[in-house]
Amino acid sequence: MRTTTAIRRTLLLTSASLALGLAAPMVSAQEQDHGDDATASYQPSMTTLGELNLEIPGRKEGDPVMTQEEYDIGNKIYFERCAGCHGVLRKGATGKPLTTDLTRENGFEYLRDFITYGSPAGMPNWGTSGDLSEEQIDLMARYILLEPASPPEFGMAEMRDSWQLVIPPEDRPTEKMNDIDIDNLFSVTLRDAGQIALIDGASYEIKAVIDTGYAVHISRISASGRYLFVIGRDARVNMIDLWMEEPATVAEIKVGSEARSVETSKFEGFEDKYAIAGSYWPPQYVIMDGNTLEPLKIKSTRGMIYDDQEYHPEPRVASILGSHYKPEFIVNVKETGKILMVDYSDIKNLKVTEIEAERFLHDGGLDSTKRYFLVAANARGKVAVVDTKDSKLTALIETGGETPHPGRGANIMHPTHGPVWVTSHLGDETVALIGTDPEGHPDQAWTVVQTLYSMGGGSLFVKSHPTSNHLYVDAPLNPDADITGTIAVFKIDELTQEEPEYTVLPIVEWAGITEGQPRVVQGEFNQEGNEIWFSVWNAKDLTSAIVVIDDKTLELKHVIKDERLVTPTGKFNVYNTRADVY
Ligand code: DHE
Repeated sequence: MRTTTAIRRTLLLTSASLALGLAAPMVSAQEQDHGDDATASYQPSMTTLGELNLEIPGRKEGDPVMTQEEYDIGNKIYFERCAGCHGVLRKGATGKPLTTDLTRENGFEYLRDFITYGSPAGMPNWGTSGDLSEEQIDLMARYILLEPASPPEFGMAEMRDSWQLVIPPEDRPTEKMNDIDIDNLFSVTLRDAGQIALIDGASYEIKAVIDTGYAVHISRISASGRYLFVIGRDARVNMIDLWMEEPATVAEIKVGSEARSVETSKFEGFEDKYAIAGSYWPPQYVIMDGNTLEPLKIKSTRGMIYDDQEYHPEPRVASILGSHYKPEFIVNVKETGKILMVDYSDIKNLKVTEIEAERFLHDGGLDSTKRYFLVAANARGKVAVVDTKDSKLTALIETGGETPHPGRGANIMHPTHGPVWVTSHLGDETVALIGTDPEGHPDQAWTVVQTLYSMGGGSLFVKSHPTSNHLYVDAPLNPDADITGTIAVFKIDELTQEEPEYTVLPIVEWAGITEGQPRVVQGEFNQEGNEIWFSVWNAKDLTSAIVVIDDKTLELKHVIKDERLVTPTGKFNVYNTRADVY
């Protein structure tokens, strides 16, 4: 462990994210300079769409020659590397459109050279970097001269077809059949294995490893703590019953082709009643029965962008959160910049309050009172605040850093500014502390009250706990292995200093892993709040680990290593996740 005075540095991130298999997007010459920073490199990779067999759309006169086989390869490359920025239908998302009226104006040779050499304005040099071969570039230049393929819709018929009620509610246990301390259980994403591991928070024993969707993404818990919901990038949702002797999937469904978010109803009287999942493709969300995953109501998110009121054909659903103040789901729609408060008290007569926020909403969490929801409009450098009591926008705050990425954020009691919510940034080393107490600290509410300087850019998650004096900041996407292998920790009672120092915890070193370039990602506290767990995320065929830190002393407490722990990333403590403690 060493203590460091913060150094202000901004680091480029492309190489780091490519190493992680995160897609670098194609960017047009007119695009703002974002090709080599975190905003560009941390874009969705629509990998599962790339696996679909889509036919070449009706040919137009002058279309380049392309076989179906070549078109399939083009789709795969496009969906994995380009669609995150330019949209599935190529109508633009954070990147510019690549529709045929534009690409045809430029022509084959221009496109081929552009893909090969990139541009100072931000287009990656796919050819000269060796990422794509000459043949692949030739193919991609022809591919984008053709009309885009439209992946299929996924409506009620497809959902019901995919729905499996493995164990109906009447055949499930009526009481807990195991001796697991469920509230202190961790659901751990085993990303590249398409599984989750359930790990006991006290003994560190792996209680079960359960198959889930492809490149599994997040876990959320029902309000009672009994059911665990897990979503894969292939939009497969698994519902796991933690009361069974050996916890297992009791229901599963596919809600689309590409998805990232799942959540459950938390409001009093609706505990365990509903689940909701949002998808990137098709752009929609579905409300399901919380006991069976039966799909009940599908709502499209296609519609007008909040500010210019132009139609967007594929606004993706990013984070979803269950309100504690009302029977509402808070659904964040990326491209239209709208926060939807979906009232689930009467889903036959569904009421949706549409809040104008900001484009490119991504991830967020609640303040310490659970009344306010703060979500990053990451590509706009802002955080939107919603009052979940009134279902209204409270504020839009510039964080001052590049590309805020809070995860669910961290709530701490600042020694001078009172309750604050924290986000770090992908694009630089800054950590923004936002006042969240309009009653007790009205002057500080909804403003950045302090900026901390952490180890470097490439941070994804911050974490603290109501009983902790520490704020933990990771940096898994930083290109420097010395930084990605460590965690910065600020002491909350020292935040009165002008430039607070942080302590560096050498997590990878403590894990005793010397092979590969593992990244330390996403801290998660145990229920008591006296330990924080970090994933040491290595390549699929190399050893990974989970490192447990004593929160009081910041010393190593335990290392969990097991051959079943393949690419561990997110960890979700049952109690903290269901009660929104972070
Ligand atoms: Fe995530 C949350 C989307 C890449 C780990 N991620 C989220 C959420 C969204 C999202 C919308 C919020 C869900 C919610 O709260 O309902 N993530 C995306 C992407 O689009 C992106 C950038 C690229 C992609 O193609 O998927 C992406 N995410 C990653 C990773 O590479 C990470 C680091 C490793 C992994 O497991 O894939 C990763 N994302 C996470 C984690 C959370 C998450 C651990 C939940 C954090 C929490 O504390 O709740």
